[in-house]
Amino acid sequence: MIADVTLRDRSRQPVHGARLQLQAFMSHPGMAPVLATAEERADGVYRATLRFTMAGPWTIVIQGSLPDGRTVTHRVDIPDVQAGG
Ligand SMILES: [Cu+2]
Repeated sequence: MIADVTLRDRSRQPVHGARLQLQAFMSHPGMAPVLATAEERADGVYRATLRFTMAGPWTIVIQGSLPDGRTVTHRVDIPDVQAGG
């Protein structure tokens, strides 16, 4: 799955130069998390490729460090990842 993450500051301006890591996991035991690093592709838009290892519900946690040293964390639940996604 291609994941595009858009970062904007409080005045809605795109945030450049952030470092974003994505960590995807399922809630049941025995599943290794899937990790990806996002690359900035456009104005404040960061793209990562996640290779899910199983169909079903996944949670993605996005952790980022901004150029000014701040950090951001955002969680996204994907209720139904399709097989092979
Ligand atoms: Cu699983």
